[in-house]
Amino acid sequence: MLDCIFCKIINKEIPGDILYEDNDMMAFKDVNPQAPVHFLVVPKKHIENIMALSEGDYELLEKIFKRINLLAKELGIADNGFRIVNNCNQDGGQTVMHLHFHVLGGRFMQWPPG
Ligand code: D5M
Repeated sequence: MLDCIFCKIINKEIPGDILYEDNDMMAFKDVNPQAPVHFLVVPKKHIENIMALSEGDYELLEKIFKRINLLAKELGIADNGFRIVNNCNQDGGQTVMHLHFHVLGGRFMQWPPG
């Protein structure tokens, strides 16, 4: 998608601090980290958000969550715990309209979120 910042990172048109990449997804550090460990996992396919998923897209979510499990171990946040966040649309606080899962760890997470 032409004007999507995450598509530009995926297509290597702009740099990203990439932690993992395969044919289906990319994980890169959030440019505005909210925790000592804060990265985003995104499908390479441009999907706006969770509400825009088609039937055939759901297997992507399985792959993404398996990868989050592995990355959490690799980055040393698995034992103490971490938070996965998906912001959907306006009231969810979504600012980048390309489906992404925040993974935040390395500190205690407050609840409720703001
Ligand atoms: O979160 C969108 C997130 O995307 C927000 O935490 C900043 C991050 N972001 C924006 N641009 C970049 C680039 N270029 N690299 C890395 N991270 C980026 P949302 O859930 O939509 O509010």
